[in-house]
Amino acid sequence: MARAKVKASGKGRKYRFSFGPWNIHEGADPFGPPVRQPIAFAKKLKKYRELGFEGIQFHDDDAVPDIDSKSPQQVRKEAARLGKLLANEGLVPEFVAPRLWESPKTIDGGFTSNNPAERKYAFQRSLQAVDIAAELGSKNIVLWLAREGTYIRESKNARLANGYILDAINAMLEHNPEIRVMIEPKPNEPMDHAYVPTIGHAISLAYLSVDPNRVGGLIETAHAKLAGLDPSDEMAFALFHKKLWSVHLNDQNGLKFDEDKSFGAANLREAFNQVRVLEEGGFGLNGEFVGLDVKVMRTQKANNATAHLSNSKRFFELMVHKVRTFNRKAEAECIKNRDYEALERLVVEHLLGV
Ligand code: GLO
Ligand code: MG
Repeated sequence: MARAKVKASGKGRKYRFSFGPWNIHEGADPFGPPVRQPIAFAKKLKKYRELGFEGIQFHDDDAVPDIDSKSPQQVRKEAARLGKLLANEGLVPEFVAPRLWESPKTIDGGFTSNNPAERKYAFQRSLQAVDIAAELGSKNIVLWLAREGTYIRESKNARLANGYILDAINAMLEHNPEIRVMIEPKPNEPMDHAYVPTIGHAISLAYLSVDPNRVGGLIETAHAKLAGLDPSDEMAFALFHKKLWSVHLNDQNGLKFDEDKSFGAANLREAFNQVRVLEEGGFGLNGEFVGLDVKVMRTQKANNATAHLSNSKRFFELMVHKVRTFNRKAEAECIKNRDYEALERLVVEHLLGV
């Protein structure tokens, strides 16, 4: 099949791409076991360059496995060793996310658990994630607030819960004057209702923090769609506030479980609009990564279980090309005449390549 030649960089802009090691996955889902052999972390690291990626997104325990069994000194030492390895390989640690949803101590949530001892654990583990980020050489913490929410409304005090989350963010900011916290909002899954479900909620917390300039957001396409929102509008809102510091591009086919499909695979026009907003809003010009959070299909054979990553990157680049070659003059004319039917045709024909 002929492939259009598309460069990652266009006029003046070179995008850098990242993903997390969990995006190379063995295929287990809630209904069935793994279908592919696990790939060792060191082998995954090699894949980054091969696939054209420079940035690595980390959970704290991706960087330091079995984190809870190690002393703070040991954790720092291992993180520093990994930081050196990454630098030698020309890889950049984009962020560290404390994985607060797998421990037996976070069954009822981390920061918002009803048990003060468990809240303390979440707090300390997040501060440790800040230390890990510093040792790795990253200034970014991502907070996906997985279990900060409820299965039944009456089980927690939502007003207090928001305060607990803010306290944790403030503690991280105070722990290290360089660190930035990016909130990754998601409205549900695993919880029925999660706290901080949209970027608007995240940014309002940012402004209340002890250093609003160091609290921003990471927007995931699928999460915005699960909230019934348009991902490009969510991104535009964060860009307007100068708080879009990363993205998790992927796709989602309607309101169901979080699918993490390849970027652009379900809805081309939404993908076009996300790239349009990112380009127009200068995303990437301050070193932000185009991050992916994508899952390969469970049906995929082991010999090509990274195709979702290269596909998503390619679809993004093709969309950049589409955005850059869109007929701006014709667009302006349609808008001037308030002829949005003509604009619709212009967009759809452009996407269809006619
Ligand atoms: C799940 C989230 C998850 C986070 C990752 C980084 O729905 O998207 O994949 O992005 O754990 O914190
Ligand atoms: Mg994500």
